[in-house]
Amino acid sequence: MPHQFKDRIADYQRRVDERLDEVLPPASLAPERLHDAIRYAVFNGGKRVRPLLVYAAGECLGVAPDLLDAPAVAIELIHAFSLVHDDLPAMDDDDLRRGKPTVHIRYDEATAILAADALQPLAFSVLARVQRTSPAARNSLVRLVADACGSVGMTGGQSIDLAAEGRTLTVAELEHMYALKTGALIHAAIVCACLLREDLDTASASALDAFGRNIGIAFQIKDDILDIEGETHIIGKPSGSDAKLGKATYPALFGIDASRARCDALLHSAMANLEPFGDASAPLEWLARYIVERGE
Ligand code: GRG
Repeated sequence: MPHQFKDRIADYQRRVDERLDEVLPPASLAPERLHDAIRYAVFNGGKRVRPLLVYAAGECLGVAPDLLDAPAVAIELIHAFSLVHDDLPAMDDDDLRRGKPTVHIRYDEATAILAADALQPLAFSVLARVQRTSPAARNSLVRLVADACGSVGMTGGQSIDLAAEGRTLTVAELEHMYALKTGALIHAAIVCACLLREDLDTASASALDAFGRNIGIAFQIKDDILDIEGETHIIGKPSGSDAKLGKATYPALFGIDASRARCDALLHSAMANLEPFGDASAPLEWLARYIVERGE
């Protein structure tokens, strides 16, 4: 096994892609167009950051990758589902995602809605099949992911985001929206390993909980910065789309310098959260830096 986490990334990405391929119905199965759209939504070039966080948290806590496959897959399925919905005409109305036509453009709006509808329950079906763990841990995993994607998580955050278009928010209001819309699923990716290490002490669980919250908000602020500064061929969508929609974002409300400073401060806090783990947290440290420094 390569010594440095960055040299294990391609293996983990391949690993999660193989597991995703196993759980997704083949495109040859009826209804073929729906299954084709579902596969397109999942296999159109995502970075797999959330599964990488699941495996990195597992490395930190000594949880074996085969126990983490199901949560890694489930969280990526939820993520894919959220992107399909996010791009719909009723939401952000985007034509391009990961440099390719969005699902409703490539297929049609009804197929995109149905593809997303099918991805969400599949995620919970995968979690329900987690093997070699206690029923209590399995229930906790299901609840963690359900809460992260419901009205007190991603869906709630998206609702606040849509309502905030053209409005001014305070820093606290904006960060609350980010914690729900983007942070909840990133946080859940990290906490999965904690739930599977059933003898984990409270201090370690709290430290990873705080790490997940810090890095989740940083992820969205960096996404905002990239929306302004990133080039289309790198970010996979037209730059400046947030401004066009009048989105309430960190750079729009507080400026690019304040956004960078906040991202750095969150990274700093996230690194401090990892201190008790010593060398074991090197993979999470690497990913935290990647989240804040990507595209630079
Ligand atoms: C999914 C429960 C549920 C409801 C839908 C549409 C919606 C509610 C929520 C949208 C949440 C959303 C799209 C947040 C943005 C998160 C974000 C920054 C996504 C980009 O993530 P990357 O960079 O993407 O990891 P890749 O393409 O690499 O996978």
